[in-house]
Amino acid sequence: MDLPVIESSPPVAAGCSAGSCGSTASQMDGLSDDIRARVQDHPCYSEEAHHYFARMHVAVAPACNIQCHYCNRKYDCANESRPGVVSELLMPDQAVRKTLAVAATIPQMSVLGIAGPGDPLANPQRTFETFRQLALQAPDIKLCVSTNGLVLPEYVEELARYDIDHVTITINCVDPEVGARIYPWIFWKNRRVFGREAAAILIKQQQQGLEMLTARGILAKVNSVLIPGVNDHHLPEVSKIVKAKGAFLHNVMPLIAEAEHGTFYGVMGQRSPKPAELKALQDACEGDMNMMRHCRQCRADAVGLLGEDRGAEFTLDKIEAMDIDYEAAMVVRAELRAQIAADLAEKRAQAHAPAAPQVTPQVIHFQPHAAKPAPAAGRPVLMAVAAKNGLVAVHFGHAKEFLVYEASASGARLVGHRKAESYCAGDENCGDADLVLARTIQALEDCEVVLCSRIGYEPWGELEAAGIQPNGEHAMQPIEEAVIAVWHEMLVAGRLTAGSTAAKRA
Ligand code: CLF
Ligand code: SF4
Repeated sequence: MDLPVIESSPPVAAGCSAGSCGSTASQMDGLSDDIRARVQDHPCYSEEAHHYFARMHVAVAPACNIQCHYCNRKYDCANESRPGVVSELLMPDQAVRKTLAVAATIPQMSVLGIAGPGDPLANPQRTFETFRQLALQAPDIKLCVSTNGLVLPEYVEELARYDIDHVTITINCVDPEVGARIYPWIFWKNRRVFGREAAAILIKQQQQGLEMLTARGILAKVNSVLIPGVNDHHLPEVSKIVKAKGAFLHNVMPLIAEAEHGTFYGVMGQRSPKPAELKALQDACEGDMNMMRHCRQCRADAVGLLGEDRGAEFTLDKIEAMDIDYEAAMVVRAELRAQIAADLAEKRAQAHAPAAPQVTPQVIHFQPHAAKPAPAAGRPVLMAVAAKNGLVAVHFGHAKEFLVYEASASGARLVGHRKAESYCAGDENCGDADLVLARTIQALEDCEVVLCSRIGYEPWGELEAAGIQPNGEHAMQPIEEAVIAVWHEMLVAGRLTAGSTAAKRA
């Protein structure tokens, strides 16, 4: 049975199909049955799940008890969101009604998170009232929270009471000297504490909170913001320490710092990391620690699949006009979940079937359903994919996001994503096309190949001139199959020999 296609509107690159990510199988393979069951429908905790399941956030938490140099409260919490004002702050009753409306409309919505725009645990009444009502009214929705950790230890028991099984702590450092360059102050025991002392308290609370979550059996994910020159060399140590204390997943995200956001870092000209720097750091942290590579730095009021935002469909006035039959929706939701679980189990079983015949560089027998290619010499290659629903399905000029895969002799694995602007708007915006195309090419500068369903003559030439090979030969193929096929084509053409750097500029 084919997996259901998740409707996304507006069209976005919505991820890839089951088993299409090389890292997916390995991430899920190493898990106990218990953990697998707990993450299999959480789009952030499982890369596999993010192809099928959606999340939503409700913005019920306006205040914060610390100040991060990358945050301006006018914007969403940078811990868990991309900059952009929250459209509507909600009271708990409104948040519950919105959640029920989304769950009835998008049956794939499996997780409700509270992630801002301030800190959920600095707004405990609003946060826990929302969780309390949802635990009663929508027991099939997983509840999730993201916090800076300052007051986490005092709320671990309450989180457990509402069966909140997934908690994210943003931990940017374990050294107060580093922390003093990230956090100017915290609000602690009715007074403002500054500098190194503030960072030391925050770090202690975060570490204690993590240990308590682990002891309580709650799955903890750690988010870290990569700030070049501040904590870049420090994050591998952070990763080791949080793993030792029981963190299940580490998500290193790039700093977003723009002067127009009015943040300290933005105004002071602190630069954001380049994609290659982010990948190098994620690779450095990856050992036996699970690294999250599919985070989209969501808004604090995001709705839908990761990478898409359907929030505009669920404004308070629109929800008021909706007729919500949640009991009926729960039946549909349960059926869909069972279908997805069965199909994923079948695909995993196929992936573990006996290996396909050996593939040699001389004779390529492409195996459409092989999880991994046979070992062969050849260096890894980064490829950007304009994708939708797991397929190479988007016209280059319409892509708003590219998934980035690393192809090698060991297979294809998702290593990140790049935002883009659709340069081919088909209207008066075409006057900006050259600028938008240049920005897209810059975003993909470390990739050697771009796979898309179609591409025009002009962008083809511009990409080639920039050392990026466009490829429209694999339209509508599953992503990983296409990526592996292109890698083999490059191997056969002698473009992957040791010392070759392909057509890339330095
Ligand atoms: Fe939201 Fe965070 Fe829960 Fe996910 S987001 S509270 S764990 S349901 Fe996910 Fe968004 Fe990345 Fe956060 S993609 S920013 S990691
Ligand atoms: Fe902003 Fe979140 Fe930091 Fe608070 S914890 S200052 S809301 S980024």
